Amino acid sequence: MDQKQLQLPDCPALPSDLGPYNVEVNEIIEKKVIQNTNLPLGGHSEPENCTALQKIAIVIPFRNRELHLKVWLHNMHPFLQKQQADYGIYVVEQYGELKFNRAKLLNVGYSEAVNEYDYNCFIFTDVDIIPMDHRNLYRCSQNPKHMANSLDKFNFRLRYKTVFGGVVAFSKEQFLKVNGFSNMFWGWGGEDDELYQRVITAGMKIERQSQNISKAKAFLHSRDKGNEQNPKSIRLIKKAAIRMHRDGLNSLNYTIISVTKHRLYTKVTVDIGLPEESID
Ligand code: UDH
Ligand code: MN
Repeated sequence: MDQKQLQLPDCPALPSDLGPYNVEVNEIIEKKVIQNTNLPLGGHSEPENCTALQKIAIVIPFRNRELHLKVWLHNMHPFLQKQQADYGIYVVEQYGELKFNRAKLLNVGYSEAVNEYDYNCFIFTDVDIIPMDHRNLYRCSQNPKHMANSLDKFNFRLRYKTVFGGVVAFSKEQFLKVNGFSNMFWGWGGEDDELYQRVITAGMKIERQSQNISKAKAFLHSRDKGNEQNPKSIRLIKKAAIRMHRDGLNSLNYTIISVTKHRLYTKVTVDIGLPEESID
């Protein structure tokens, strides 16, 4: 424990003065530099006047979405600071041209973050989703939390009851209990539904905040090259329960290409290898 933690009182569970705000999405952002003095290298920040109750790693799967990332960072640093979060931002970039594997990148982000700092909460978020209300707490809860439950692009409704994509929050304990994500989802879709199955199999349930509070912007975009729909996902989801203890954090292997400390984030570029031969 350092000097500062000894002296400062705990931050309140719910900071005061939270409510709706306007997400900045205009083109100007591209040229704007975030004026933020409370940011040492790596995109790590903590409240000045109190000790945060959680240490939060925010993990973003990434490849070739520079503009979305700029807009996300521009909005999310002030957002997280308003919530008095102690947080670090990890952008995990898939190296190479192979099929995108969102879930494996998120496992890599967890592993790298946990080795770097004493994080006890992990928020896995797409680069193109930005909350519209400061009451949408980027925090962990008693159960894994689904946070992208009120997106503007779906008219602020859930597409189906068990949807678990976009933004989710897991305490370290909860994430270890499900052995992280599956590493076997190459291409778009299904890895989030599979994670939902893991949560249920592990005897947990998911939480959501009210849809009024969790309103968020999700940018419209076309499908990325290299992230075509995964034809194997339905078969994989069906066997989630039997695979979960051998496919995930405990079977994760990867090669770090680089770890770069930018001012607003830590970028981890990683070679995640080739798809496995068999699917289960
Ligand atoms: N991602 C990248 N690069 C890629 C692919 C995905 O960074 O090439 C990341 C990024 O963080 C993204 C997330 O993975 O937010 C999820 O991928 P997505 O945004 O493509 O997923 P979404 O469900 O896509 O939003 C729907 C496909 C678009 C179909 C459009 C038809 N109208
Ligand atoms: Mn998207």
